[in-house]
Amino acid sequence: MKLYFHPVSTASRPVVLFLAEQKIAYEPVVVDLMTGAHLAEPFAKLNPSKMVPALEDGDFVLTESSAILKYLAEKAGSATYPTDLKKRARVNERMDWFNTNFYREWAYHMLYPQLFPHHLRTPDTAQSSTVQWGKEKSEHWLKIMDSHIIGSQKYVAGDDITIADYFGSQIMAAGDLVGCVYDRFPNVDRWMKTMRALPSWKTVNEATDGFAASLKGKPFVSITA
Ligand SMILES: N[C@@H](CCC(=O)N[C@@H](CS)C(=O)NCC(=O)O)C(=O)O
Repeated sequence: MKLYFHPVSTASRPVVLFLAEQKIAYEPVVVDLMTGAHLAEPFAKLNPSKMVPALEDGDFVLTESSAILKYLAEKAGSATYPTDLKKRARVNERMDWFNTNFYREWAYHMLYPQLFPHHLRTPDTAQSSTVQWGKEKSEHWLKIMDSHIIGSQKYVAGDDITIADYFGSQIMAAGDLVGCVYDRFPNVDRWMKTMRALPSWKTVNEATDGFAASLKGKPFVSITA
């Protein structure tokens, strides 16, 4: 089984973290987004959307981080994707919440336009209004995450860790790049500390942490205390 990924990719890290935590053997294949390897053959043929991650399991190719996590957890019979109908529905709901509500405004509006030249909006007024929109909407979602998605639970779908936690926490970790802190969202803060304490977290996030260190001190718009 091969996983095509990039170590700083937000969509790749949930899968890499899951595989590491569950001790599932696979062949890692780095697709260098920095040199455009994802835009060229052979990867572009494997995933015509030209994005990582992609999983190759024999002759079966699967893209989309959320679908990959579900496939891997189901294949491994992992308790992190419960078989109980309602528990599984809750995990799916949380993953969809992160993927379609939170990620869009968090990453594509607030974070990426500040971090990656190909996401920069022109003119300057479009850039600043996009980032400001992203910050305001992200704060709105963080409030809901704090009070409803996590609340008094240990994890996002209850008191047991699920693939929704691997997924959501790594999307959240992209905020480290612009120095986000979660003091105003104590349940989010507590959950992120729990996830950051996972045995494989540090290794999986090493490249992202290095990238964050190289950006430290830059005047980013972020989530502040
Ligand atoms: N919906 C996809 C998104 C994948 C995605 O956005 N991948 C990014 C890296 S985090 C990528 O490959 N970007 C390439 C580019 O922007 O050219 C998933 O969840 O797998």
